[in-house]
Amino acid sequence: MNNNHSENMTGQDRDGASPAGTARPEPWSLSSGPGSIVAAAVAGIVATGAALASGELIAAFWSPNPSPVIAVANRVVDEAPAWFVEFGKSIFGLADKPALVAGTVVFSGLFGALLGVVGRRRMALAVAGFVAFGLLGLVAIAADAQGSAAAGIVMASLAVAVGVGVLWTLLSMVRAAALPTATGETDATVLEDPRQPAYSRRSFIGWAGGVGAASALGVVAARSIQARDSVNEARASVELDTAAAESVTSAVTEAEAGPVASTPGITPLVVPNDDFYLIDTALVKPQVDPESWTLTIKGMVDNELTINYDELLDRASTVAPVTLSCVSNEVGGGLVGNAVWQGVPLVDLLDEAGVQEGATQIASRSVDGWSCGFPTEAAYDGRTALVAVAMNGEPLPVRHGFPARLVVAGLYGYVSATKWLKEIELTTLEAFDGYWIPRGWSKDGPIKTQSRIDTPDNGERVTAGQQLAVAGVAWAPDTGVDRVEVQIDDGEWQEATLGESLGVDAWRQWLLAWKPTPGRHTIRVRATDSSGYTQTSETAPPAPDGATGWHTIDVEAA
Ligand SMILES: Nc1nc2c(c(=O)[nH]1)N[C@H]1C(S)=C(S)[C@@H](COP(=O)(O)O)O[C@H]1N2
Ligand SMILES: [Mo]
Repeated sequence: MNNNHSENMTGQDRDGASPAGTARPEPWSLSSGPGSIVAAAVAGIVATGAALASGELIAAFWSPNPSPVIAVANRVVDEAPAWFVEFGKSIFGLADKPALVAGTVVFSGLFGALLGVVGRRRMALAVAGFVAFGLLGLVAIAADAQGSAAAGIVMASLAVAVGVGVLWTLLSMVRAAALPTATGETDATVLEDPRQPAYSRRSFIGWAGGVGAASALGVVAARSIQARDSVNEARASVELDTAAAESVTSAVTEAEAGPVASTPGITPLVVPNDDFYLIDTALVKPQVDPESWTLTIKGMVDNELTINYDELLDRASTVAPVTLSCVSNEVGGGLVGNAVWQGVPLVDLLDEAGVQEGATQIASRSVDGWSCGFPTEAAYDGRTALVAVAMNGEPLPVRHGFPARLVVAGLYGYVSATKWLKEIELTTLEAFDGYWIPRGWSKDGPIKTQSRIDTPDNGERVTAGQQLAVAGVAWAPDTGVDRVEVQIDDGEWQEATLGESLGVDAWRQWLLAWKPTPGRHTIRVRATDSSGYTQTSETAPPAPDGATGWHTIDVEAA
């Protein structure tokens, strides 16, 4: 009989057994001891990976449903106590979300390994474990703002089926190899027994590796589908009212030609969309189809109002440069940016709905379930407050909130700047708290007047005796920056030259020429806004309502 041929037909091979059928001990045998436990754990991990990968693949084709992993990670973020979220941020910083996803995957893998080991002897228990795991995913998807129960059921069922199927297949290889024989022969002998479906270590590794590789490929494919921004096509065909933007665009062009704006190393007056800071809780950016999107204005209004995207675009829009800042921005940090926003004034929509007496808060929610709120007064005190559809002359980029978001000058993003806007609810300040409020951030979020040194860099070595440009940006949205001063070492505060103004909502670039003497120097900056307030030297961390203090850097001149 042609042994090799029959091996191929049956999926069996004889790795570990000598051609003559005499036993050769395997260092890591599947048959018993640590080898079989490791193999079972690997089987469990591979089975879990395949289950999760199948969920990723379905989710990629079933927009906007989150995958089981993303849905569970979302639930963790939403339900976790504030200290846990803070702990995550303190360790991983802005990478806290990828870390959370990674944590969910690692935890799943450990659980899967356990199920594999348990399943060696008690497959029913392992199946129960997979079902429990599937239920967790189902509940998380169904509870997700962008998930449906139907998708949860389909994804969870398929994932459980795939997981159990893979585990059963791999474990049967482990178990077959581990079958004890009456005479206590080694697995090599068992492998020789034609009555037993026997598998060797090599075939187990082949199958486990194959399924693992297929899962990895599946995840990569699913991720690249999701990263494609499926609404980009719809976004590209949007036609904006460009006439409204013309005067602002020419003002920007003129300002950018000024002497301060052209300082090397200074942040651009208007930050390009691709460079604009990005902050949100979305693990996968919502892909909102503008065809089916609507915005509802509800709550304490006379006439609830629902408009679609075309109706929003048809309304008279305003174009305004506004500096947006994240409350998490450290002094000198980069979570702030200035862009030219175009959108419908919020008050126009509010007036159409008819805001009722006593509605002290404007709450808003996104399609992915995020929320925030600010005092109704802020919308009516004359500041720029837009339901924005465009950013720097383009329809909002997907990651910045396409098809519509709120932009309210002078309020931190966490209380006002809802991306992927879905509804605005008029309520009272007492009746509702936005997403970040129970997580330890202040109910009120006015942007604090701040300034930043962009150039030179902290720690930079500069040339002594040569003119150096000290430059940066300063902002006090809705108030305006009046003065920026720079202090070198313990010298007098020197007034910097301000760049062109794009209005009170936009940041100002500033520049001070300085000839450093040899040695180490400290440079500080402070801004004074149009209300006469000068930035305090007192330092405060971002939480709960924004960092304070003077941005300070050191340079070495030689
Ligand atoms: N849907 C949604 N909108 C959101 C957030 C969010 O997590 N989800 N974060 C807010 C915060 S904290 C900030 S600072 C701004 C950031 O906007 P950007 O990413 O366009 O810079 O978006 C706001 N809008
Ligand atoms: Mo923020």
